[in-house]
Amino acid sequence: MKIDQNLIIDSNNKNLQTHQSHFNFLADSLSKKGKNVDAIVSRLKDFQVAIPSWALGAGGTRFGRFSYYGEPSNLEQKLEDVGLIHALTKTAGAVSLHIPWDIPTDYKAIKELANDLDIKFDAVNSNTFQDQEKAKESYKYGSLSNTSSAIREQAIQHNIDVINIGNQLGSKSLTVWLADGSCFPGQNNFQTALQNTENSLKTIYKKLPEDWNMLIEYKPYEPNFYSTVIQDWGTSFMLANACGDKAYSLVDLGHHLPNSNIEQIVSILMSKGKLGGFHFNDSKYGDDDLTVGSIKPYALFLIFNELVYGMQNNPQNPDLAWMIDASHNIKDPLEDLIQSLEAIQEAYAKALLIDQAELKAAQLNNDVVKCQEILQDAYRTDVRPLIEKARLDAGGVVHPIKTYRDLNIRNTLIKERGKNTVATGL
Ligand code: LRH
Ligand code: MN
Repeated sequence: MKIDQNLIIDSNNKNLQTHQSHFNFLADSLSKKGKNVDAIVSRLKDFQVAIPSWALGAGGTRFGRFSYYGEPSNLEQKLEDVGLIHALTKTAGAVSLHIPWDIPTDYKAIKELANDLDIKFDAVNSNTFQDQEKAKESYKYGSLSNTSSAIREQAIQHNIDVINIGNQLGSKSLTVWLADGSCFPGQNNFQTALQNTENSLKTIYKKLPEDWNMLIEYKPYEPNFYSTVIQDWGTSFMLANACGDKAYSLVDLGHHLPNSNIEQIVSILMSKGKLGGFHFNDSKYGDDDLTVGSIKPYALFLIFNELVYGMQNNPQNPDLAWMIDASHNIKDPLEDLIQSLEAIQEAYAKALLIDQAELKAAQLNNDVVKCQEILQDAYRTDVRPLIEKARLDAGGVVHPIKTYRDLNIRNTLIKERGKNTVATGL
């Protein structure tokens, strides 16, 4: 399914007048505050977030999974769904594949389809947290950290295979997340597990093409519930340093213990030039993989404040990989992803309103109240007209969710694909 551009234009014509008056009002008040509205709108227009290929169907938990029907049943249909989101939002111009869930059968065709949909291939993800049917070795007790060299070899080879798949698609980075760890005290020798992991990552790192990055994702627990080898940012940072200049830490917002100060972690990693990218989502308790900004929107804003500061002051840090990592247990996956994109753009736009120099001056002056006034003036600004303008300028729609529903896209997908298709992924 592709959305006819005329339907996009029709949908916008209904909302253009309201948008225009909101935009003019906001642009006028922001210009009076010395904000460069055009610059902010073009930053938002250029801002592209990768959609996780494993989150285009209904997610689920061990307690159940409720399909949303019309799910994509192959990689082509997954790219079409990313294409639908991108046609409406113009900020989803990339997809992050997960191997082996999304191994292309026809690389030429897949690249042509992606090109036609104006979608790039962002980081490719390896998977050594599940056993594959014909696999010789099991990852039950770990992969890159496993006490068995044969099992570590198999996991290393898988990551090298993932690099080769990504290389054929034009991807430029490998994301490594390890479930490796233990469920009970005494089960693992922590030092052996860490050293095995470091040696294994170094072996994979040597196979990275010159212009590739390795993104090392950390997580405190699940599926192991006593220890995880790469449990926190410090361990990921240490391993990235041990590997080399092309290795970085990946921050998944859901991979932090309650009340962690993620914005501080982001600032530390950027100051050391070791922040590689994000898996955006939100959570109330654990790795809930909920819609971005649905639980802690202010925390997301504070993270983007550190990102904007870092992008202005840390040339040592590379361009970041912006990716969503969510799972949709009760929402339409496409609507959920559209809402996540909106929340990410909103946090970024609000952070771009912060005068970093003014904030730095108030900080140096220990004017604590003024610091908060500067942050919250930006946070309390309704920036949606700026995001709408960025979408319109890029050929998208003013209100993606409304248009998605007005065009009856889910039912059209169900007609095309039926009710029994199940998307690979989580
Ligand atoms: C682990 C994780 C990781 C992916 C998986 C789908 O919780 O965040 O990024 O490999 O989800
Ligand atoms: Mn993740």
